[in-house]
Amino acid sequence: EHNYSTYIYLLPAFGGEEITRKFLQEVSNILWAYIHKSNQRNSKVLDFHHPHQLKAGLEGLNMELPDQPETLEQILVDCRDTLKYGVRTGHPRFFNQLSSGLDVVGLAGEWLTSTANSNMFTYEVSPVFVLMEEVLLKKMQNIVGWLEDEGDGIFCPGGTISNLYSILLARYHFYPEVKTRGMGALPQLALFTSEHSHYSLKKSAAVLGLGTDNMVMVKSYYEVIPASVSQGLVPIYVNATAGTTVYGAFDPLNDIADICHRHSLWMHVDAAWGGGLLISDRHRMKLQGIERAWSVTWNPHKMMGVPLQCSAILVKKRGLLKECNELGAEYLFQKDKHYDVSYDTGDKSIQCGRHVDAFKFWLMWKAKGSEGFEAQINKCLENAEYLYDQLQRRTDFKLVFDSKPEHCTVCFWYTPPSLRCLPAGPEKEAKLHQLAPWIKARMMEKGSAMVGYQPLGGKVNFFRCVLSNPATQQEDIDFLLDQIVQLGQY
Ligand code: ABU
Repeated sequence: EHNYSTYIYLLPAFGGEEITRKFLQEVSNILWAYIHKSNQRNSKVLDFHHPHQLKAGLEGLNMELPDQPETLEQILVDCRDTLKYGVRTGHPRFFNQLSSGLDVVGLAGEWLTSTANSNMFTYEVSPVFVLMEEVLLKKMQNIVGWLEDEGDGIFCPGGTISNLYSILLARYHFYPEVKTRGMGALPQLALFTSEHSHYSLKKSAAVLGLGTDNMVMVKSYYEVIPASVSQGLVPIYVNATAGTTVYGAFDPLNDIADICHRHSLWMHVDAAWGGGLLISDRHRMKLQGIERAWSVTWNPHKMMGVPLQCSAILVKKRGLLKECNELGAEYLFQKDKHYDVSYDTGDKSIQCGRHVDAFKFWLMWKAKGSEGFEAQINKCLENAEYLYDQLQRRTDFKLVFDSKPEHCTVCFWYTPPSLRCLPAGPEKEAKLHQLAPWIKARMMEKGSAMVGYQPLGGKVNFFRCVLSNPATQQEDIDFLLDQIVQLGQY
């Protein structure tokens, strides 16, 4: 029906309106078909192929880049195939990652953002988006519980970078000379984080030249901080986690805030995963004390279902981000512009060009209101409790922790009949360790569901089921358990 030629007939080509409209309509049809399928339980979560199979183009998706233009029809086929062999993270049976779901308003926001193709560094190119970012950051700071005259922040590429910002700011706060004189001008610093915190804390210590050895992983902060002083180190920073990556556990923020206060340390809360719970009256007490933090990482692309990526670093001390990162490139941040240049927020960032991550989030907030987000988050936690209840009832599954989940991750082992009769010991442990990857591989080949697994702290491989996907219903949780049982027989 459509006889498309190549891209050269698309706008801005003269007379390209109609072909452009048709092309985009076709793209939107492809997206709609994908969204529709993603929401159907009888469709696969993924159509798995090994890298060599996809690379070889066996399934028709030719990844090589041509010298000659492809036809627009082929471009549409490429779009279809790309989605066909990808993973449907919005499928109700996708339990694999903390970020999941397919929010239609968020998607519209992301599409609009790309259409605007704007850059967040200056007000002159992103007037509306810059103001929306400000509104969102203020709202998040209010929810954290900071005072009216406190609070700053920026959206940045993911929780790792947000955490990196927190260390960068802590170091600058105590030693502003680091910006010009570098690490050589500083004493040997010590930073602290709990054992189950995200690996980005250690990575940031490496990236910032502090050294991974100086990011001390603690079980208890009480003894380790004074011990580090006696070793000649200068403690400056403590990270507390609100929602650990695997267990979804919450550090006692008030206790940690007391310690930080006593030792005059920067307190950061990595609430990348747990931040969303602040919106829920039912669950926000898990983050009690977060208002005492000097900085907070919060990823709306996790618990709030905003399309990737959407991550904020919130900073209590206003102006610090700018002071720490400002270099004042004159080609971009001219001081003599005809508007209030405090809205040229780009120099707060360690990036130059910055993607508009705020708009889709703002649009979702408009569409749902705080109440809609709260309901969505509460439902995800109810799903986690449902899974916990099911696992408790069954003898073929064993919870990693017997207590009710604090967040939307539930960790467990499956023990098939062949292992149940084995006595506890290394042989059984070794077999159990192999089981989760084996089941997952079969599940991926089948495409029926996706769930993660890992070993942790001496525990052999166990499943981590994430329930942040708003599409998931209790029947999907039942299905997952049945699948594990079915695929785990050998
Ligand atoms: N940034 C942590 C994400 C981890 C996960 O989705 O499993």
